[in-house]
Order: sequence, then C-alpha cells, then structure tokens
Amino acid sequence: MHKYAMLSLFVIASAMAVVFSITSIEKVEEEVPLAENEVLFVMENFAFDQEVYEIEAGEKVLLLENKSGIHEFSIDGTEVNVTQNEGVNFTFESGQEYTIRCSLTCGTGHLDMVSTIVVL
Ligand SMILES: [Cu+2]
Repeated sequence: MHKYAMLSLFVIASAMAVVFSITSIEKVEEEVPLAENEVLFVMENFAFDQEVYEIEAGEKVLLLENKSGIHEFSIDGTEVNVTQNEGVNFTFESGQEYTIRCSLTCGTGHLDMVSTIVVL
C-alpha cells in the first residue's frame, strides 16, 4: 500500500511539474506590446491578417509575424521588403495608398497574398 501511495505522489508531482513548465513557456511567449511607431503585419497561408491596414502618417517600423508558412512582403513602388526577423523603417505620407504583396514564393495561394495600406 505504501508503495502505491509513493507512486501516486510521484505521478502527481510529475504532472504538476509538466503543468508549471507549460505555464512558464506560455509566459515567455506573451506578446510584447507594440511601440507607438510600430505596425505589425501578420501573414499566414495565404493571406494578410487585414485586407486594409489603416496607418497614421509618419515614420513607422514595419514588423512581420508569420502565423503559418514563411512569408515576406514588399510595398509596390518602393524598395521595401519586410522579413520576419527585422523591423523596416518607412515613412508614410498622408493620403497615400500602397499595395503590399507577399514577396516570397510560398505556395498555391501566393499570388492572392495582397493587401492595401491606407495612410490616414
Ligand atoms: Cu507568398
């Protein structure tokens, strides 16, 4: 009987250890709030998270997060190409509109990955 009690305690302790480690991993992955000049674009197979991004005019840091697949995007008419790993500075002029598109051939829906930036 004593052996079973010890075994149960061991199982419970292990389960708790697993739960705590999962909880701490989630804490590490908690999202860092964006700075005021940062704009986050989320891409997945095969779309941007918004059909239209409304952005205040001014100098911004463009950030990219890939939810699924690996994507980058470019802004038509500019040299800008944003990758997952580094923010890119770009100054948006008031009243402008830009087309952005996936710039990394990523699969069957690649050509559909188009969105618009409207500068307020
Ligand atoms: Cu693509």
